[in-house]
Amino acid sequence: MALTEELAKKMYTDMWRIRMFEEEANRQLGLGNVVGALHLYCGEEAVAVGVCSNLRDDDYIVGTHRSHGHCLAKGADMEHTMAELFGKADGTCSGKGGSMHVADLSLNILGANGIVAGGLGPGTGTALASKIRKSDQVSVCFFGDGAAARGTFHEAITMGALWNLPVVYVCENNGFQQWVRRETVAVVDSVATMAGSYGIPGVSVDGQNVVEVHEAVSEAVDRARRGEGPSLIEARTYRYFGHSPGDLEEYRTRDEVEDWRTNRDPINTFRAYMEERQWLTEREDEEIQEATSAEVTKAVKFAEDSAVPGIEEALTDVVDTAWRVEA
Ligand SMILES: Cc1ncc(C[n+]2csc(CCOP(=O)(O)OP(=O)(O)O)c2C)c(N)n1
Repeated sequence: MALTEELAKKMYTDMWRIRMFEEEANRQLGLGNVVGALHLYCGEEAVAVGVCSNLRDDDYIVGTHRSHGHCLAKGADMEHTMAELFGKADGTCSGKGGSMHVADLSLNILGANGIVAGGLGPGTGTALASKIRKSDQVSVCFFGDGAAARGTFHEAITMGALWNLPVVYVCENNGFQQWVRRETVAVVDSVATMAGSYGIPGVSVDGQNVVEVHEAVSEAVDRARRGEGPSLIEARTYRYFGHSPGDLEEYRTRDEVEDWRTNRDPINTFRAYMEERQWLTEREDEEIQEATSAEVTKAVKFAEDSAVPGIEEALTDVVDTAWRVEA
């Protein structure tokens, strides 16, 4: 999809929406309002936005355990997403999914996944469904570089490639797998090179540069929609927060994090790109940030005001459980 001024403004806004949502979610976790674990996406915004800016509403995405950004970039509503993190009845999954299973089926956001590489199978499955239905929908599977070490990755990509499915595999290589650096547990530096084993195109892009991500994914999505099969895109990125709450971050220095924040921040990089083209004035930038900040405040208020799900809801929408209880 061509990068117009209008689309760029939306993408810039979406990057801020993710950044501010995540920072606020972290604050709310500290206040005890977020239930369960929280894996934050700050620093990686250009990947979700660069990918989803190429997708139609009816295209599918599957996420990872770090997926709020994917959902917001695909169009999920901030209020209901925040309510989901709070475990409230108005959450996108009625409060039953939480951060690690946030989803919105009305937007074909099939969900985050607490199991590393767990989304690759269902994501490839939706691509198979689209092919059978001849619907020309595309599926995107987001996964981390840690997921590329799991068998599910091999199985899913083999199936996608063998059956020529309309799927784009997007590896968010942030250089870490929980509390270890990639180079200490992986033999191959670039996940993109693994594409050759499956006979599909593989490309590695700067995941801090939303334009690079957008362009690479645009080509992969077009290819998939034309019926020419899957692609693997590796976006080299970095996460600013620890893996999850309680991470002592002994595997990296503060200087390293500061260096990425200062010199390779995806929002700053994109702002410079837009200013160069005169696509963004200082005033517009301020307005975008003010409006986004207000949207986040509203989302928190919505989540706070939403009810805790009633006990009678415990077994609704839970496949099998009711059957087990009756049996
Ligand atoms: C099957 C499985 N093994 C281990 C874990 C524990 N775990 C959660 S996240 C994670 C690291 C994942 O790294 P990566 O896929 O690179 O994603 P990132 O956290 O860097 O975004 C691990 C090992 C898990 N959730 N599922």
